[in-house]
Amino acid sequence: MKEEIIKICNENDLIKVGFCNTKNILVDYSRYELQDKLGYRCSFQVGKIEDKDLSSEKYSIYNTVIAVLLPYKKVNFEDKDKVYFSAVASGEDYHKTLTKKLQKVGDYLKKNNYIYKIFVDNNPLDEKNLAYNCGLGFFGKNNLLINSELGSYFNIGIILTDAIIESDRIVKRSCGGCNLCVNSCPSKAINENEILNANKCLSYLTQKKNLDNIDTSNFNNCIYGCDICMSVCPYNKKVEYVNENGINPDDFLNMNEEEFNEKYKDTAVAWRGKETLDRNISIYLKNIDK
Ligand code: B12
Ligand code: SF4
Ligand code: SF4
Repeated sequence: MKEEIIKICNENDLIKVGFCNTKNILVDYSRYELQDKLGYRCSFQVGKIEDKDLSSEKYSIYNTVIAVLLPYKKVNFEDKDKVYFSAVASGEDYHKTLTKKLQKVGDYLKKNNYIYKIFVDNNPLDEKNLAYNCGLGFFGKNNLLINSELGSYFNIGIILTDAIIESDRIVKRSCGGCNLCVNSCPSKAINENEILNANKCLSYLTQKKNLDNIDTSNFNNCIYGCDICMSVCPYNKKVEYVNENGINPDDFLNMNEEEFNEKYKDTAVAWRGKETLDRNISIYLKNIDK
């Protein structure tokens, strides 16, 4: 069954697939607790610590985690007169793409009388940690999962199933700690203890609706998300650039709601709406005018 699932994934461009037992997950709970205690947890972090625990009653019907990685390309933010979306949002919405691809595995499991549930991003599970347990990578100081071949430019998709499948081996190593990510973070969001202050992270702030009392002087020409701590990481040197020339800020501001919805409906930025992106462009224009 394992070989068949890997084959289905590979046929759907999911070149990295891993498996682990739901009852045997290694978790560093102190990281969750510390993030909570320090007030570093942001409003996009849904659910409680218990909701992440696969050994709890809630998840008892599942035996195996299947994790997959969907790679994407880098964006070059070089033209300072243009604005850009983070690389993760520059193509088709990965929530839809990954769900469609994982559905093929789901269909196979169902045909063989197994139950399954698909998770892509919008859920209380710790997907990085599950992919880590499935042997798909190791943690970087930038708080992202790094795969030795893909770097960290990928999205993670998860399937939980009652099928019993042999586990893969965890990759036990550290990133080496060159500190380029820590030193280049514009808002100093990665701390000494390597816990991310999500409330300071530009990825969060550029998506957050209300920015009252927030310092926005470090907003740059990435108007959705932030790729800085990934782009400087040596593990991402070999990741290719996407053919993306950026957006003229005035053209974007002059677009009406209908045009925006038509143009961006299939991308990951659509959920935030034009108003938030317009606001980020205004902040960026103000910052470069200083
Ligand atoms: C909420 C959220 C955010 C929030 C808060 C993130 C945070 N870490 O606090 C914000 C909006 C800031 C954010 C930003 C980004 N995110 Co996000 N996010 C999530 C989400 C929905 C939940 C993450 C979460 O709250 N984890 C709980 C926290 C407390 O745990 P943790 O810090 O991750 O630590 C646990 C483990 O991961 C591990 N661990 C983590 N880091 C490290 C580091 C070391 C050194 C060690 C030892 C262990 C370790 O230990 C902990 C317990 O086991 C996940 C999807 C999901 N459901 O998992 C995506 C997810 C983590 N995000 C993702 C991405 C792509 C991003 C961005 C790159 C997007 C962008 N370009 O703007 C940035 C990167 C910011 C960064 N440097 O981490 C990907 C990660 C892919 C990858 N290669 O790792 C995910 C998995 C979504 C997906 N399905 O693809 N995100
Ligand atoms: S930039 Fe350096 S310290 Fe940061 S994750 Fe990459 S290798 Fe680790
Ligand atoms: S995504 Fe940007 S703001 Fe967030 S930790 Fe990385 S460099 Fe800092």
